[in-house]
Amino acid sequence: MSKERYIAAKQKWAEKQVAGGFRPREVRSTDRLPPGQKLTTGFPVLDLGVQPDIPPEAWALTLDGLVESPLTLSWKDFNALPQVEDVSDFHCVTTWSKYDCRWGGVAFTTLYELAKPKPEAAFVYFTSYDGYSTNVPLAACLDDDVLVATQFDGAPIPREHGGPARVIVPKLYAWKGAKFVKTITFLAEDKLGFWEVRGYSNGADPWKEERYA
Ligand SMILES: Nc1nc2c(c(=O)[nH]1)N[C@H]1C(S)=C(S)[C@@H](COP(=O)(O)O)O[C@H]1N2
Ligand SMILES: [Mo]
Repeated sequence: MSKERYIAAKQKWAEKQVAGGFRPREVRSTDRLPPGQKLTTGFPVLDLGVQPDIPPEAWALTLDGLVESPLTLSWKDFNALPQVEDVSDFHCVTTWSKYDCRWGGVAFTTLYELAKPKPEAAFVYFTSYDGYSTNVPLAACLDDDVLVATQFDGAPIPREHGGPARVIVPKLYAWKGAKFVKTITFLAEDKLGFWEVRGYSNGADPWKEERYA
């Protein structure tokens, strides 16, 4: 099941990266704004009141849990991985949405390949440098728009938006994307993250308005 999703996503990533870079998104239906959301052209900042200052040489990303090959990637290692770009819409549960966010970084599928999750891995738990955490089903992480981004609009992600690196899961409300990401843990059982234990819905599908549990 995961394997098929993974292969399909890899193929779609490859198609999107043709000609070695950014391709404008396809025009989508007028039905682009999920229910209860308002379009913003700005980019609000949401955090826990802390924006950790992580110099790239001090940054590392650890992949652990139920994997064949646990590993820690330095900033240099991470940037040496194949890089992708993708454009997606961003939906915050506090009712703002931002269209056409152009993210660059490493596809989740690439990290999956490196860590080699065991068959029993079905959930992913993200931990961040500011103490934040969030959880996403592995199948959802294998979509072809999920990445660990280091770039926004062709420039390094500013600290307030989660630099050096943040997770982007466009099909879910934005709290499911960990800014300042530090560790990606593969689990057999779901484990609720920071907001999920504080009443946010675990599903977090903006089209179903899964805001609060
Ligand atoms: N590490 C960390 N990641 C986080 C958060 C946070 O407080 N800390 N807030 C989440 C929430 S609620 C949202 S809406 C988005 C906001 O991203 P932005 O500040 O770039 O708009 O990041 C998510 N990821
Ligand atoms: Mo949010």
